[in-house]
Amino acid sequence: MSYLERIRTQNPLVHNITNIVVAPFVANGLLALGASPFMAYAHEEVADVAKMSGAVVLNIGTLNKDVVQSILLAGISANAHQVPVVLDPVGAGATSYRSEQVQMLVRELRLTILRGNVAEVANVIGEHWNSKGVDAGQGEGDRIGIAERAAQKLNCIVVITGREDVITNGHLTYLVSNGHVLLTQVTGAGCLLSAVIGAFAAVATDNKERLDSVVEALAFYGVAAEFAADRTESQGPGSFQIELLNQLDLVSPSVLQQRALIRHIHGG
Ligand code: ATP
Ligand code: TZP
Ligand code: MG
Ligand code: MG
Repeated sequence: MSYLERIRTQNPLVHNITNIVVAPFVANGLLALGASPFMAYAHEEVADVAKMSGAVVLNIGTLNKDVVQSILLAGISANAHQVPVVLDPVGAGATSYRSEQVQMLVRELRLTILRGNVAEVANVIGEHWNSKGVDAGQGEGDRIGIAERAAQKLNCIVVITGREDVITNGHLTYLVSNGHVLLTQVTGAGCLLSAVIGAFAAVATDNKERLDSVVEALAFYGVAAEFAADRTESQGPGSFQIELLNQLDLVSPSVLQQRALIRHIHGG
């Protein structure tokens, strides 16, 4: 059975502490996929919510002192109860405050998956890549090397997204080339992807399955975007955004298998 089928059968609960720009989009995207979103921020409840969830997705997009504390408490609880933790370090490197808070989080928490653009992931491991706010910015460099070094340093799965996505646990590395450039015109496309990765990780039962589930998540999201772009051709990013939600519901395991563009490049 594919991980996509498992999600649609098991309907995993996904705890999100995300940013104010994208929260409804992320919740709707998870629902369309077949997961069950729970957005909860209060310091008094995040440990309980994390404990009962299939995955916890932490996103610093519009961080402040309060949100960082919520993220920390949720992450500590998830770690204590073997719940997978996804971190989306939105804008890491763009300001020293973001970089410092992300450094604190990777020190205090055991991440299962780190998902960001190349500038964000490079910043998390103290390497440099020019960024522009929450976007990766221009630059040529070794995206695969950065992902593998980050995975080894943090001892977790690392996903660097862009035209081609890199997924690695530091030993096994995959490239996924599904997707569509219109994803870059929708704010929150990356944040929703991180939550979708959380749903896939929630239905994996061990480390090997977890890496496979993340690779499948990337192909699934990219295929959904390809169909959404086909269906809304000659319209704009607004129609594409709505159709992406439809396709997260409509893409079937068999269509995913036919359309997935996955290359295993290192390890194994
Ligand atoms: P950024 O802020 O740099 O845009 P992000 O957090 O929005 O980063 P992306 O790197 O844009 O995240 O990744 C989100 C999704 O968009 C991924 O599925 C990725 O494969 C896809 N994607 C990004 N850029 C392209 C592109 N040029 N062509 C096709 N798909 C893309
Ligand atoms: N500003 C702060 S968070 C955010 C913006 C525009 C959303 C970023 O979302 P994504 O998924 O990285 O495009
Ligand atoms: Mg993007
Ligand atoms: Mg992002």
